[in-house]
Amino acid sequence: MEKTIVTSALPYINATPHLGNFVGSVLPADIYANYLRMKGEDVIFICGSDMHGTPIEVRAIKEKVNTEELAESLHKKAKELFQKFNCNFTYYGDTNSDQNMEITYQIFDALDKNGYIKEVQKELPYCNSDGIFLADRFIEGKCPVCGYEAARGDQCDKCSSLLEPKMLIEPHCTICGKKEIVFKKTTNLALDLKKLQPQIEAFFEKNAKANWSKNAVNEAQKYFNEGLKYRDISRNTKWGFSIPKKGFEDQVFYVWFDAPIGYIGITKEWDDLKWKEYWLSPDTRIIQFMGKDNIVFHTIIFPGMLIGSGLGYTLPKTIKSYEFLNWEGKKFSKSRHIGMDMEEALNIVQDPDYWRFALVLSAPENSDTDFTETGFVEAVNKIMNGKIGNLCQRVFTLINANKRMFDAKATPDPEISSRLDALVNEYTSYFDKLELREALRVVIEMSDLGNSLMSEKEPWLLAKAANYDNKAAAEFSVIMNALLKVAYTVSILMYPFIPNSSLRILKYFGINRAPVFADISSRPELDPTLEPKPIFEKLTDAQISKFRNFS
Ligand code: B3M
Ligand code: ZN
Repeated sequence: MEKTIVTSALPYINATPHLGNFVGSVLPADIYANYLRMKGEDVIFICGSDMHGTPIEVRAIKEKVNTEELAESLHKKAKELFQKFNCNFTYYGDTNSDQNMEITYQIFDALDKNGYIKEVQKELPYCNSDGIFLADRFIEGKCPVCGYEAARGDQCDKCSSLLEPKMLIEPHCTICGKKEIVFKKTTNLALDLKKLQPQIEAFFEKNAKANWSKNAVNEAQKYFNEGLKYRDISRNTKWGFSIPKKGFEDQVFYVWFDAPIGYIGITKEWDDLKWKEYWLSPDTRIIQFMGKDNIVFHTIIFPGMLIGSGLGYTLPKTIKSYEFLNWEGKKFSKSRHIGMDMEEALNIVQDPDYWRFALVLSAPENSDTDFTETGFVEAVNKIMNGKIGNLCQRVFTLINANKRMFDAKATPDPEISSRLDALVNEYTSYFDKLELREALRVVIEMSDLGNSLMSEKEPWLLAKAANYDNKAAAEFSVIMNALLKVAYTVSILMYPFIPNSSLRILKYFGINRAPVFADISSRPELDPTLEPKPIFEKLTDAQISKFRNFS
């Protein structure tokens, strides 16, 4: 059987991921992996904490704590948080493991042997006040491309331009805030992407058009047109894997070198034997989920590293890259208190399904989108509770209250069955195109079908009439069987999105395990011993006002 690796961009652990991070990486990857499991595919879902990089080092310096211990504790916290959000990883590891170091060194050595690692002379910013080199995020200033005030030494968060520290206008040190910056000469290592361009472009031609999001295709194309350049892979800082090359031992790998290798390292950490079956097989399909600011690293640099190593690692096939989610029209920002992180979200509404559901409906699939109070309330109260929950509860209650006249063997109207089948097909075709938000819309449409059938046929009147009218009794059973099938199908298809709620509803059907696609074709049987209870709850005014406080 073809194997699939689903990956989500590895979250930095220096700050708690906010809902915007979650919606564009871990959440859709989790949903898609659940979907493939439901189809019975051989899939592993790999994610983990991105442990290295300068922000965590800066934080440790500022807090005067040991960087590794800080990273380790934040990693534990992040892992717990994703668990609380019901993310069903095959393995959630981290990039600072022995396994990842081993593979990072292996790939580096191979790249070096193959002539893709170059020494480059650099002048790097050095903070005279702190006495250290300032790589990447140690230094901030104005972006020379778009003018954004807080651009970092390696990238502008506003316009996504890749930057070098020297390009920043009026830079300052992010540790001490001072502008006592001088540029000192050092020799660093760089990856020769220029030499790799023809091979990376061939990889692009083979995969991009059919399997990548539009923004990924466009961005990669832009880089090819400009011509690929050297990319630094070493840093004059302390936190990270030290460089295994003579003369460079006091430098560490740039975080974006060992982070994508982390996908492999984490798989090895998961299973020291099986990882090879996935990463070294031409039959493996690798599907990567990420936000748009991660595109260049996944479409050009990481494939370039793997190709250049010549070690036979499977290359990513599908790139699903999201635009940004904004919070009430503004960019998420911790320092300016805009938007909510994942922990804050659970402190307001405990059940992660409420967030998962609302977030998917606002997912920035093709353009930036907005997460708003109105949108959240509508998603939870009107749609999840009002449409899906309501349908299931009404169906269960009606059947339960009329057990004696309900014939579970009556055949539903074939027209309704075929509409249901058509919606199931629509759902799978959206999923196969990785349009997850649209797939969820189909589930909602399915519940609409049930609800309108309910108000059109008024089965409660038939139930009343059934006491003296056999025809009404027969009709009641026909309709209720159709409605039961709709509710049953809805509860199966919502599993990838809101697994807890799906499992809770499936219990009414005597199913006490994760559903599989084959379940759809079997006849639902309602467990007569279970008392129907409301499936969801509406958001309370208190919850809504807490939400509002974040805007
Ligand atoms: N940690 C950036 C981010 O969290 C980075 C992703 C690494 S994926 C290999 O958006
Ligand atoms: Zn400083």
